[in-house]
Amino acid sequence: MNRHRIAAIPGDGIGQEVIPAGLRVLRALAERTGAFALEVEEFPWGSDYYRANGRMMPEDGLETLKPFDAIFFGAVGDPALPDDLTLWGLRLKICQGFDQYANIRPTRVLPGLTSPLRGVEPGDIDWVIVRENSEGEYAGHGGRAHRGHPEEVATETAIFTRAGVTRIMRTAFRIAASRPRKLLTVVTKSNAQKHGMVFWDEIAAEVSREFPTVQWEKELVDAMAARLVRRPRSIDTVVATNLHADILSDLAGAVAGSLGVAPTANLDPERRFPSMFEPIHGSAFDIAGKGVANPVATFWTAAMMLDHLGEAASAKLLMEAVERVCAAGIRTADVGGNATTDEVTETVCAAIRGANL
Ligand code: GGG
Repeated sequence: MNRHRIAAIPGDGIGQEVIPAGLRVLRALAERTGAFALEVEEFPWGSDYYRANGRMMPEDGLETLKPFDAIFFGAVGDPALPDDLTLWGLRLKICQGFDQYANIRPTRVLPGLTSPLRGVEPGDIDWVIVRENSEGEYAGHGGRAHRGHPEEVATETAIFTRAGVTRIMRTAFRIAASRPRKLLTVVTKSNAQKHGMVFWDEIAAEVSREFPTVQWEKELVDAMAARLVRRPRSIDTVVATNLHADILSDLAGAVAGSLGVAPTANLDPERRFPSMFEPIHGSAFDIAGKGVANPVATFWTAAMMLDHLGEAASAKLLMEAVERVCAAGIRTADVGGNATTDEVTETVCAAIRGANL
């Protein structure tokens, strides 16, 4: 039996509800299949930790996380604290500290869910958005001067390195090549951003020569936003910068029915460091503590984590259980149901226990 060490960081808001739910289904799965065992250690890092300790995670937090096989993360963000402080103090510290440069964001309309797009049924959409996750607009490069004076100035410089763009492009082409349609859309804003984004297009053309089976095309990010809504079936794999892909993948989650069903993996494809798995949604303080958060994004995230850990059969079983439960109408309010987080979780656990192996 394979043993996997998991660092669980529920973080803020509904992260504290969906991560325990995710761990429950993972434990039910481990028990049912007997294929793997999880050794989970939980870390209480986040905004409450900040209030008590003056930082979002301990100074040696990355050293603490390094020996783990994966990180299972909830959400970060607290209405009482500046968003840049909480994001940079925890999520970005881990993503950038562990060079998790590939952020993989799949989108499907799950059975039983309804897309807000007219005529789009489950099965019509199957996208993977690849988000560059280490630089670009999130490089943290910039500053403020003349604070408090009329001439006050702020700069925020996007950084695109040849190494950074080439490696994310290779990841995206590799994913596109592994999928039936072998279609990749490279998203930029290279008409207006004539340095960094033209550089992206040039590197895409270079890397494409390594993947002759992949059909690729360029699209501007504004046109891509419209295309996600107007021609969703024309899309398969998408690669975009840190900021562009962040925005497009929120739109993708909405198109799939709710951000509450959108998963993501922050991967270090070279496996030098643990990769981190989290639902796309944030801390959602408006519903935190009410027991109504949708745990499906976290379950799908858990399936991505199992895949990464080499447990593909268990990942498939988990997704089948999740899809059966969604199809049966056991859904939270964000996707048109009235079930609680606990009810959805328990029903998925029951589906796992009853699954034919
Ligand atoms: N689980 C995802 C999460 O907590 N996201 C918080 C957030 O504000 N993310 C913005 C970003 O990473 O770009």
